[in-house]
Amino acid sequence: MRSPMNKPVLALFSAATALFLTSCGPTPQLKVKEAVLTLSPVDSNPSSYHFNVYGGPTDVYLLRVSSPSAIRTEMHDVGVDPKTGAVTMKPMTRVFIPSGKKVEFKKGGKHVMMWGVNLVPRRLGEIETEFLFSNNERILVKARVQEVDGTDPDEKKALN
Ligand SMILES: [Cu+2]
Repeated sequence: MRSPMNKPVLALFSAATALFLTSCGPTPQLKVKEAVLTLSPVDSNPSSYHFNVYGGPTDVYLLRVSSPSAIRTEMHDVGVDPKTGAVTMKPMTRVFIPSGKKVEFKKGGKHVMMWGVNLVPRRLGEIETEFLFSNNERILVKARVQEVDGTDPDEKKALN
């Protein structure tokens, strides 16, 4: 049997939703795009992972980027030592992703380093990665894998 309470609650909810949509335009979706993993020319050195994170309806933090095909990952930021002028990298435990804004992880800036990228993504030319956010959202991203010169991984070329 239907409770007579259901209808007003539902109506209130949809009115609130409609108000939200009309006042803010399309709701921004938290997403990750333009993801590319660049392999290090030296296999024992870490590969660098670049992408753009697009903020969703609320502010969140990116807490971790991981991959079943990598042994270890770290989020890094790049800075310049004011005394020596040397470029340094420092690990970040979280990165703020403002609602509706784009945060770039790009060459010369924020990036993710990946150690021990195994043969699977090297042969496929793509890697599965997972992004974990502070709102508990997990986003799975399949990224292109390339050599430093932008071509397919050597292991994939060898298969063709
Ligand atoms: Cu780094």
